[in-house]
Amino acid sequence: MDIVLAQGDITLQRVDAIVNAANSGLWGGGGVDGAIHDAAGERLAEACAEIRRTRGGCPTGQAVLTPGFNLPARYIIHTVGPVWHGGTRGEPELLASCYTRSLALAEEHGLRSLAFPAISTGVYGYPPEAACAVAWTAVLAHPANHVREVRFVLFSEAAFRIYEHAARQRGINPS
Ligand code: AR6
Repeated sequence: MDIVLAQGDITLQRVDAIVNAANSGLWGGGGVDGAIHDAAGERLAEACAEIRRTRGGCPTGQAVLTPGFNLPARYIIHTVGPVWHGGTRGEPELLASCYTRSLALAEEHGLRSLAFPAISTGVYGYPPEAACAVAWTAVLAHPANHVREVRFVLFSEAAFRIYEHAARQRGINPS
């Protein structure tokens, strides 16, 4: 499995699925969630409403799939990161679960490429370095089957540098 680092807007990524840092009501808030809802179009809000109706939304650490609608990506995997409370309320395990559950969902649907944002590091306040370590560990532990490429898409140059540094620390030369 290749791990690729990219800087920019995840909504522009041509991959089988992009991952959304959503809220448990799938309400389409700000940050990357807002950008994804804007780019995917109104049918995404309808799909999210359907998931609320049938499944009550998406608990923290879990993931659900919708079509990508107007996005270049075929699907969106919505996962709900933990709100940072200092790290003592299971935040690392819940964040790891976001990556693991998203990858599992991608495998279930036979997807080959997946792009992740830095889940929980915006509004939810997770420290970026700690979140990056969780993301790398979870992705590297994934026993890939269909998934051939995981892209970390970082919005800022600072975030990109954190992921690059983490790669080097792990002896990885990401493409
Ligand atoms: N592409 C890639 N990354 C982005 C983009 C983009 N277009 N826009 C922002 N980011 P956040 P959270 C980065 O706040 O912390 C929403 O309201 C951003 O710089 O989007 O998990 C939801 O509805 C940051 O590094 O997500 C939830 O209520 C990262 O994405 C809540 O925010 C995550 O920041 C979720 O908070």
